[in-house]
Parts: sequence; structure tokens; C-alpha cells
Amino acid sequence: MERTLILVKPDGVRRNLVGEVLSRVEKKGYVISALKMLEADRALSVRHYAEHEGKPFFEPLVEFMLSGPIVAVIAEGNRVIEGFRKLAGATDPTVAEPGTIRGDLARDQGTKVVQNIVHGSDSPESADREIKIFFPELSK
Ligand code: IDP
Ligand code: MG
Repeated sequence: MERTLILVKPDGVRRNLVGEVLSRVEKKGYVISALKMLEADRALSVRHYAEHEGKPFFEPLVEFMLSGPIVAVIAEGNRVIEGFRKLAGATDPTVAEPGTIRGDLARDQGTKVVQNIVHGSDSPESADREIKIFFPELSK
């Protein structure tokens, strides 16, 4: 069964949207198979977003991920990686389609980093890598 890593980022937790996000995932029919709330440290955030190192928003992104608790989730189902990315909507919440998590629940806040409530893995390779980062105990 395909798996993806979903994060409710600090803005989503601060705005009490954990239930809303999980509810959309479950109503779509995906199965939540692991769930935890944590405070990321710098090393974890840098590792998770390594592909963006060197970009202008990298440092603000890492700082933002340290600004409060996050919720990490593994969701399962056929084509869940693609399916959750569709549920999440475009990276930029201003242009994310209404009906999506980002389109319905986020907007431009004028910050250096786009605050868009959720992360979702973008490929099977990313999902494997990211699940190991957030749920190392599952691969022991
Ligand atoms: P994704 O979350 O839709 O996969 P990525 O390109 O992987 O988008 O970027 C990771 C995160 O970095 C985004 O969700 C957003 O929070 C932030 N981000 C991406 N591009 C920009 C940008 O151009 N300016 C500011 N922040 C950005
Ligand atoms: Mg991404």
C-alpha cells in the first residue's frame, strides 16, 4: 500500500486546523496509520527540507518550522501521494484552488516564507525518506 508523509505545519497547529486537515484526509478515504505531535529541532527541519538548501526562503522556512509544534502523519492508500497533493492544493495559497486545504484555509501573510498549513511528500522516494525522518522507530 502506498504511503505518504503529511505534516500539519506550525501555522496549522496554531490555528487549530489539525482536525480539519485530518478530517479531509479521512473523508477522502485514506487511512491514517501513524500520528504524532512534536517540536522539530533545527537538524530535523534542515534534513526534511534539504532539497531547498540555498534558496532565499530556506532559512525562513527552517525558522518557521521551529516556531511551534507540528503534527506528523502517515497516510495510506492507492495513489495517496498524488491524492494528498491534490487535497493540499498549490504551494501558493493565493492561487490554490478553493476546495483545497491551502485554497480554503490559507492566504498570503506577507512573510518571507509561504505559510500554507500542510506538507505532503511529492514522490515515493520523498515519502520513504521523509517517513524515516519523522518516524525512525518504524524502520527499526
Ligand atoms: P510544497 O510544500 O508545495 O511541496 P515546496 O516547493 O516543496 O512546496 O516548498 C516547501 C515549502 O517552502 C512550501 O510549502 C512553502 O512553505 C515554502 N516555499 C516554497 N516556495 C516558496 C517561495 O517562493 N517563497 C517563500 N516560501 C516558499
Ligand atoms: Mg515539497
